[in-house]
Parts: sequence; structure tokens; C-alpha cells
Amino acid sequence: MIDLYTYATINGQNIVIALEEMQLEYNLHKVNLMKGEQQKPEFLKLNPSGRIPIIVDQDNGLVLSQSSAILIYLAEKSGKLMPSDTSKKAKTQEWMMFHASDLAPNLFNNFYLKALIKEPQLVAAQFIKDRYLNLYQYFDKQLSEHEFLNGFDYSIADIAAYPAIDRLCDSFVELGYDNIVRWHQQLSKRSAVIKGMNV
Ligand SMILES: N[C@@H](CCC(=O)N[C@@H](CS)C(=O)NCC(=O)O)C(=O)O
Repeated sequence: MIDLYTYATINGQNIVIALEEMQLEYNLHKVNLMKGEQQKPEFLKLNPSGRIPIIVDQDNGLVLSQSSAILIYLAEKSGKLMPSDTSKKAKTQEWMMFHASDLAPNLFNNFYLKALIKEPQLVAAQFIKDRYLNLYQYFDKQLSEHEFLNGFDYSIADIAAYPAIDRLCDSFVELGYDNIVRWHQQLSKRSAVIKGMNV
């Protein structure tokens, strides 16, 4: 049994999608970031950096943060949604890292500069937005050649990327990133994805 501590953010929704797709049993603990619950002492004991998502695996006591690490752990635990072949596994992780290191921080920084600081820095925010929208052209190219991001099957790479792409879909329609839009429509019909996005 897995305890999941999460909230409705891009890093928090993808873990729910993964648990649902893998049919792993879990208890959902919502941590309301708007109310600052991530700073409560009992949560900081689990993750001193005060951020979701976190899982606690009751089967072995493992406490794990970082959504990419959690997705890889859950895929290995369940034997689902990550190829076992070394090269295919590496390609899956390549697309996960593309999302986690190049895109997710830029999405956050854009939001921060626009909405979270006293004097919004709109020029800097736009610079960052242009950069991440430009990087998504490589997702579109990959999805023009393959049904799923790793080039093989539906995997944790798709799950990692989905919640952020869901928020940006209007921009992708405008930019003519038709392959991302096709992929988004396809995934959006999955019951696990619907459940995860509604967490
Ligand atoms: N790289 C981390 C990012 C985790 C993160 O930044 N979580 C945000 C929500 S998406 C959070 O909990 N923020 C609360 C805060 O900073 O107070 C991951 O992928 O899990």
C-alpha cells in the first residue's frame, strides 16, 4: 500500500495518473498548498523541502520525493509503463528528464514572474514562455513520428508530461503543434488520466 501526499499541480497530478494506470493500491492525502499545509511539521518530517508530491511505501518504509523518481519507482514496483529493455528504458527516461529539467522549472518560473511576486516581471515572464513553447516543438516532432513520447508504448514519459501539456493546449493549437494536440486528445480520454487531473 502506498500513501500519496499530493495536490492539483503538474507534479502532483501525474502521480495519481500513474497509480491509477498501474492499479496500485494507494491512500490519497491532499496537501493544500494554498493553505500552506506543506509547511506543517508532520509534512516537513516527510519532505524537509516542503513540497509535494511524496509517497510512503508501507510495504518497505520508503519515503520518496521528486515526481520523476516516484514515477520510475512505481513503474519498477508494478512492472508497468516503463520498458524493461535497457535502451527503451533510457529513451523513456530521456523524455521524462526533458519534461522535468527543461520544461517544468520554466513553467513555474513563468508563473512566478507573472503571478506570485509583488511587482510582476512581464518581459522576463514572456521570455521564459517563448523559450518553453519553443522547446515543445521537439515533443511535437517526436509525436509526429511516434504515437507516444518514448517512441514505443504509452509510458511514464507520457504521464510525466501530460498535466503541463494539458494546461498549455490552447497555445499548442495556436502554434500548429498538431501532433501534441492529437496525443493530448488521445490521453485525455483515459479514465486514469481523468481521475488524476481531477485530484
Ligand atoms: N522537482 C519537484 C518539484 C516539486 C514542487 O516544486 N512541488 C510544488 C508543487 S508543483 C510544491 O509543492 N510547492 C510548494 C511550495 O513550494 O511551497 C518534483 O518533480 O516533484
